[in-house]
Amino acid sequence: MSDRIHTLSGYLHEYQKSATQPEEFWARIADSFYWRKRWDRVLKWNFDEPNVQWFVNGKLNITENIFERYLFTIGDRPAIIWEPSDPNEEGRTLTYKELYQEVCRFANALKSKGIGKGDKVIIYMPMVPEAAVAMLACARIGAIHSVVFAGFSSTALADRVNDCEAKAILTSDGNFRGSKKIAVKAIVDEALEKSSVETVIVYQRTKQDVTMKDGRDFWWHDVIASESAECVAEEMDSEDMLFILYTSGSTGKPKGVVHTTGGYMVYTKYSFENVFQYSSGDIYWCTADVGWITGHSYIVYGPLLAGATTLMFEGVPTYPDAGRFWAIVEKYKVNQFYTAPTAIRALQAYGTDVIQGYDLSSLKVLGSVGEPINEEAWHWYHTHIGQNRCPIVDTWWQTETGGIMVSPIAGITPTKPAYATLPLPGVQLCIVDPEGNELKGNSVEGNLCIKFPWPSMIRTTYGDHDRCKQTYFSTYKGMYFTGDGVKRDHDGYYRILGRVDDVINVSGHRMGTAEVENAINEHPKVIESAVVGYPHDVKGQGIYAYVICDMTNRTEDNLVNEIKEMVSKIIGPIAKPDKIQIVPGLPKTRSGKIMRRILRKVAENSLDNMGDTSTLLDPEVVTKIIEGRK
Ligand code: 6R9
Repeated sequence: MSDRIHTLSGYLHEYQKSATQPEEFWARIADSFYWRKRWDRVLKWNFDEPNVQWFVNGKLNITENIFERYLFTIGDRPAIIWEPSDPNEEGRTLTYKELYQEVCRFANALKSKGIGKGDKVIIYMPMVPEAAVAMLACARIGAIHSVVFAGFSSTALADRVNDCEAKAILTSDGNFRGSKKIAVKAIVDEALEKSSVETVIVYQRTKQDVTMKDGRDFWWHDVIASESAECVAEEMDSEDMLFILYTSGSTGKPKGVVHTTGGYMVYTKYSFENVFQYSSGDIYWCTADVGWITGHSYIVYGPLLAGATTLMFEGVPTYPDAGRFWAIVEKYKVNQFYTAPTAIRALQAYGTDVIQGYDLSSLKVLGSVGEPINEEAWHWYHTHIGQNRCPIVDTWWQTETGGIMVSPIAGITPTKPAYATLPLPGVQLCIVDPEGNELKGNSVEGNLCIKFPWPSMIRTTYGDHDRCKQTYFSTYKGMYFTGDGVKRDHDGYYRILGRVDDVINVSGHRMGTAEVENAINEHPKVIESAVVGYPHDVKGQGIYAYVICDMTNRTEDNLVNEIKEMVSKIIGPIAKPDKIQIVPGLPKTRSGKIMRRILRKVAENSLDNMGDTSTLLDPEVVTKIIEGRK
């Protein structure tokens, strides 16, 4: 039976079924996969502990649902098409058969380095097919991967290596970023100074000089040289960990979101096929990096589980010029294109001349993810890229949800600019007021929660289950709290309004304000800091930092630059504040809490309505901050 939704009434019917008989609904979807042993029970759950188990006691290997499942039918179809950063370098295509062989070879190489079921492996790699090979090889042998975005600093990498007690790191000599070469291996070496990682495997990409530590570091091409292209998949339990992916929250330390095997597999394939309406033979391209959840679910797992052809691009949208995305769409005749609003806005700024001359007629569906898409960007995308022909799927979801939760079904759900529209089947949304009362009916606004489990949901935060409970399941009893504000309009359509917690979203990258503050506070001259987001034309949100400093013998300019460098070094360039204001004090309540609301208003430049400042210890400080604003 096909699980594809073809009509709006079909969607409504499926949604209804998924809400009234969730177990029957998901069992039917899951039955189309290959299980070594079928589950005993579809779902066991409670949101108090929380404890959620899908397809209980089912046994499987997710890679068998990519390879063994497709090799005989579509083995010669392209699985991954790779476009390098430099348009003059030759691209690569790996068919399902070739990808399978690469995965097996590398899986065997990992085994021969003593890595096996349950071991944690960090992947810190550029956007090359080997990054996907690395993920799938781990899954093949039951090792748990944790991909770290290769733009993160050595400190951020070390934190993640240590938190998950990684046994190995898979990396590259260097990365190409636009016209630059980044010395990736050197960053890894620095991160490993204080760690017990036993094995480092280095994929040669840029051919730059690196130091290889005897007995620890090995070249990718050497370790696979004599390995067999067959590797029997490890049998996994449905609830065995598939991967850990670190993401930022409102408190300082990034948390390791844990996803498990069975539910994640079922949900990513189902949502991929339906949202993008992928048809056999289509070329699908998601521009994310594999270091983010979007890359996991919708470059690697979802598309490959669906037997799709997924395009992977190593470079950036503006190299060698701002027409690069459109050149790639033309070159490969891309049918589904999935990117982030920040990229759309950045390209919009270059005008439409750079689009002219490219043939975009292959495009059928456009997608958006990572942050709210503003109406202007939506219309630009629709008119100039989609040529008023392609539906836009504005997909709302999170690292924690594992897959797309609210989105139009391409070409089926009528769209509305800036609206993620309706929940996918299986997703039971709930809008609550600050006290946790459900706001029923339409034309309401509040905090977005989810009241029933879905297969690809977060199971725990690695090494700290209580943190998972506190962060997501304690704010509103019996519900998963997303951290996002939302509006349900008169048609029952959902519009995501952005985070209501101390998480900011810069160019679609999640960052905790506390995380940035901690990095700023590392500077010896910094006494205290407070970070907020503010509206930014291209990035969606920019980072505004208010910093109290010891200015003895220092000028403001050099301190500001040093602080920016400090953040870049500790977290990575993506976290560098856009604006730093040195302030004499911070607005605090009598109990010592920083009133961020005020700082946000100043950063937004909306000074007419500062709200109640009567609880402030020193209201004078606000006047001084306003006077010195950037
Ligand atoms: C997939 C991903 C999650 C946060 C999420 C929300 C924002 C993502 C969105 C969106 C409005 C959309 N977000 N998609 N906001 N419309 N279509 O981005 O995961 O990196 O964990 O970020 O991103 O605020 O809570 P992640």
